[in-house]
Amino acid sequence: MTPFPDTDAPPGSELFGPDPTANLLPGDGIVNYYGPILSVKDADRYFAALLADVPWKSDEVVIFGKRIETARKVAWFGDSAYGYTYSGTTRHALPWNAELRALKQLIEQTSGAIYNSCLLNLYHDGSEGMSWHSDDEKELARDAAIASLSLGAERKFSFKHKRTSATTSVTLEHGALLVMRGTTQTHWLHSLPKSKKVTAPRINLTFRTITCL
Ligand SMILES: O=C(O)CCC(=O)C(=O)O
Repeated sequence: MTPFPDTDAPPGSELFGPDPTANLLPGDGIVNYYGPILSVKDADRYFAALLADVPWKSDEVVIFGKRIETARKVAWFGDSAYGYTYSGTTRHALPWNAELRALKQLIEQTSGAIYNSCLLNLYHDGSEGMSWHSDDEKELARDAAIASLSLGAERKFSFKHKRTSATTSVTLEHGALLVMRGTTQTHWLHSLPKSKKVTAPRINLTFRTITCL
């Protein structure tokens, strides 16, 4: 499938969007929220294509020493078959498909950073989320930007400071980009809270940089 061209009103053409240069955090890291960077039509089409084409698999997490398969599905793509270990399991990256290659290019241009891999998460509805964590695995380049693209249902995304427990949240819209930069992973946890109000699915893509090659 070929990447989707811009087919309708350019995103950001609304009068007042979020300011992507503003920092959502009070300090100890930088989080920029760009709002939608895709038109609704393109975001819908990327959502449908990724839902159909990606080889989604359950994730594994360890809770109180027990290995549990998640209802949330994941997939991992990259420039090479990088190994990435978390919760005691090593995953190997799949080669980019056409949609992901196009999204990677757009996100690199928009965020001003380069990425070599992408973790995808599929949440079927608000009963699935992600608990507090940092993206600080040893395979990830320290302090490198992590770019998160949201497709599908709007979800709340929260940050909690590791020392002060200060929190802040943002609503991630369909087609929206959020970028975590600098020391964010060192000082802040993030989570995608579960919500009974969310009945529709969502796909999240986090573009990252793997270093230990
Ligand atoms: O789905 C999201 O927006 C959060 C994903 C996330 O926290 C992660 O991939 O580390």
